[in-house]
Amino acid sequence: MNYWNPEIETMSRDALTELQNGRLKKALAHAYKNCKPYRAKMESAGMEPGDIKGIDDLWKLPMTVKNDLRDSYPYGMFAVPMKDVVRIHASSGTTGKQTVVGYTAGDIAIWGECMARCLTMAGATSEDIVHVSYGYGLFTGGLGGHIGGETIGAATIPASTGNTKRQLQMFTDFGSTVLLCTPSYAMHLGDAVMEAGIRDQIKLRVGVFGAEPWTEEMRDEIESRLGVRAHDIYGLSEVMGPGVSCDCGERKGLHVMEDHFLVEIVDPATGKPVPDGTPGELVFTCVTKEALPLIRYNTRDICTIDRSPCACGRNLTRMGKITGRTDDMLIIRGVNVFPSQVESVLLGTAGVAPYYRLVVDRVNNLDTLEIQVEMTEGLFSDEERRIESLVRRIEKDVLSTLGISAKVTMVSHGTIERFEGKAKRVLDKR
Ligand code: DLL
Repeated sequence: MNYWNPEIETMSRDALTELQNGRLKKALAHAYKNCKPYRAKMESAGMEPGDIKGIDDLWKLPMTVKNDLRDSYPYGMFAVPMKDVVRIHASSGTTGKQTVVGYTAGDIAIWGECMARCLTMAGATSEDIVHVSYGYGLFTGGLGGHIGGETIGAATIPASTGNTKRQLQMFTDFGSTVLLCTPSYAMHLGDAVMEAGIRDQIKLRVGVFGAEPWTEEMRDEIESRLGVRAHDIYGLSEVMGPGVSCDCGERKGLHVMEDHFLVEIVDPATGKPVPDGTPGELVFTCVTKEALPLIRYNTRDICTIDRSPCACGRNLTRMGKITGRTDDMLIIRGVNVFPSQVESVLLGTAGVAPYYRLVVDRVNNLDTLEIQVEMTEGLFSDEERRIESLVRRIEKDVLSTLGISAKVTMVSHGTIERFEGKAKRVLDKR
């Protein structure tokens, strides 16, 4: 059986609970002592760390949300001095400001351990050539995948995203055997491989794909195009990055690294835990994190959990595929996008009215984003040069705010639908 850490991965539920209880108490004491926003939250709930005796009391703690991180931008929730922080990553916030996360050397080591478990679960070994085509940068995919490849001792290629032709050349020349990227990029690479007629020249055998929702149908498509066995990997920057969970050979849910991340599912309306198997919002508590403690973080991702043992021998709880979100976050080419970010760009631009529509589509297996923007009343479509420069400016601002390119289309004043209730600003055709 392919375990990276058999002791933890097959630990009995009782032993795991004991480990979690001890770690939770320590994590709460650390957050309370060293992180003001947590102390304030607990005090206003009339609680202190001693009130929590173990994981059965978890539900009593106040939840944390993305806006808590935004409100303490950039480092207000860090619980260690900056001299102990060795890495910073960031992901999209709900407005212009990013969500900033930090890691100590210990946090990075745990990330390596979790990623090593995931890659091993998917069937990778030190014999493999691990090709990482997640973006390297503030996004956690690239460096997260990378540390996993290196930890298992595989030859790890920091290919990053883009330049598909060069990716194919690396497949054939470097002999990549394990591919890490978003499922949509895997589809695109698969198409490119078929088109180039090089399927028999590539040695890919395992794929570890995540960072965005994907279906079982897409899994089949990717497998047939690239000749890999495709695994689903989940994670988020706030909790760590990729490696929070991954599916094993059984592929009946993603095993959560529960010795580090406690998992709950709550009812979106009440915030109360729901019985196992019932869909709800996924909530994590990190019990070993040093730089950025995270207590009951509501991811807004919707899924179910299954605590029954798996045929692979692991006792780690499994989460189902993510079926949606309870907020309006979109994932476009693996990048998190909030409509409010686009709105803040538009509101800062003279000549456009505050009416817009985002049209998200998938063309040749790659996500596209079109932003339809209404011109102000005074601006007429015959002022071609002015409109052209407005479009360029918005495209540039959107690229720098969102980190992805979008096509901006100016439409006449009054043509975008007005709403009396909740505005529907997104048309997702994928
Ligand atoms: O997407 C980390 C990651 C990188 C995971 C590479 C897997 C592979 P963020 O940019 O912070 O982090 O986005 C986190 O992406 O809350 C989900 O909504 C979504 N997401 C991540 N993995 C999956 C997945 C990375 N396997 C947000 N299936 C999360 C569905 C996923 N959605």
